[in-house]
Amino acid sequence: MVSKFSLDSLILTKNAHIGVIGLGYVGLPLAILFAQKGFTVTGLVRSQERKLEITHGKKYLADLGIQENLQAVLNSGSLQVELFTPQSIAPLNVLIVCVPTPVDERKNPDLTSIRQVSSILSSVDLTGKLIVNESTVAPGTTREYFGNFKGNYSLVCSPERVDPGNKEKEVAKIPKVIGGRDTVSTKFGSILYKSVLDNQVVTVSSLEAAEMSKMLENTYRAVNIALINEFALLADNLGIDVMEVIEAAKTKWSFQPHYPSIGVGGHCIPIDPYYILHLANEKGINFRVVHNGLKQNENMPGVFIEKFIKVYKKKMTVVVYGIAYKKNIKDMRESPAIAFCNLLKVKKIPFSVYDPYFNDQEIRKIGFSPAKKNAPDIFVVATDHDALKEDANIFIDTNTIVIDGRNFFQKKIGKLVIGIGRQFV
Ligand code: SAJ
Repeated sequence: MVSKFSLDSLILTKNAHIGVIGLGYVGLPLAILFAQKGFTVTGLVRSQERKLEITHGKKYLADLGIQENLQAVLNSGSLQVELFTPQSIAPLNVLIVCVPTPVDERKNPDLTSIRQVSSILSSVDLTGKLIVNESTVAPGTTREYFGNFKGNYSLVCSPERVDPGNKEKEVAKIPKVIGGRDTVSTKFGSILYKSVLDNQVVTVSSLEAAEMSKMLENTYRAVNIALINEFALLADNLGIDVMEVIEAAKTKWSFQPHYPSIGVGGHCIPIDPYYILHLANEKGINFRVVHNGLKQNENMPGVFIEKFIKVYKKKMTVVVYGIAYKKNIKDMRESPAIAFCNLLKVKKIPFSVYDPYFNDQEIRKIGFSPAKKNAPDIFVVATDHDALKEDANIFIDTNTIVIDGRNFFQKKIGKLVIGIGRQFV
């Protein structure tokens, strides 16, 4: 039986056995980081299939560019992957929960994975261990689902802050917020992350403050994107170039730029705010700004369909550039590009798709036709990959109408460019 006191020294001497529950976009980079820093790490997954994907798969989370690092820690044995069962918990000193927290089709929080983890953890005595919740949840959730287990254990919330595909912002360089249910828990959590992070650890006074900080940072981003989308719609109407306006506003110290677009995708920004919106509604607090902002963002693929319909004529050839939810990554979760394509399908408008990060087979697999590499009558920019700079030479000629869903182009190209809050005729 490990006493609480020994957890301190186990972490500081890197003898603590770390368990990471969930090896997805958040858990896998974190597990690799702890293993690289000298800890023994066990990745805990829900199925044998997932385990094999990670230990024998070549393309698992390929867009994260971590295959080499993953292989190295697997080969060295510092990272092992096991099924998450009650029996897998005993040897672990620290358990970090990194499971998905999506929303359902009615935009309500879906805590299925959290409940599954809670059920398994509730079956064993956790005395002397540290439980960390990194999954994004509304204030009060960590305490509700992880605060009542058997034994004398420590509990912290430290919301994940991964930016998929951004090499500059690797896990070790991102400041980490930590809130514990008591001072000893916060201390253990702080020692744990300081042992692997090059950057600062920010402690707050409670589990709920940590949960709320994550809600605030992502809801702030969603609402500010919605704000600039609204300004772009008015700029369109007034014939003002919204990108010029943003550049001017950036000269003010308190203005943080956001950019209008065909929509907001990913597993964070369009989803996390629904967790706090749902809680506010439960508490009878009217989050009208958050609600309207989320709806505004969800409306943007439709805004671009209207722009498209204004220039489209039967039999015109159409290429949509981009599947990914944001530039320079291979990740299509909640992608507005896919939302736009599906709206074209509903209108029975034939089109084909090209994305430099997805091959023809992958594009067919999601129900779209891969584009041939020549200039169509209408070219829609749905994802502003850097590769578009070169790809424009293939897909845009003097007769091509460009619907620029990302305001990628800074000057006229093709026959005309219709952006959002900007156009070049
Ligand atoms: N987007 C806009 N306009 C903007 C910024 C983004 O339309 O001004 C769109 C993007 O194209 C994308 C979506 O919003 O479809 C989300 O963009 P994002 O840059 O926020 O990308 P994410 O989802 O990878 O966000 C992650 C988040 N990290 C975590 O939740 C831990 C987010 O909090 C970060 O702010 C973001 O990375 C970042 O700053 O890079």
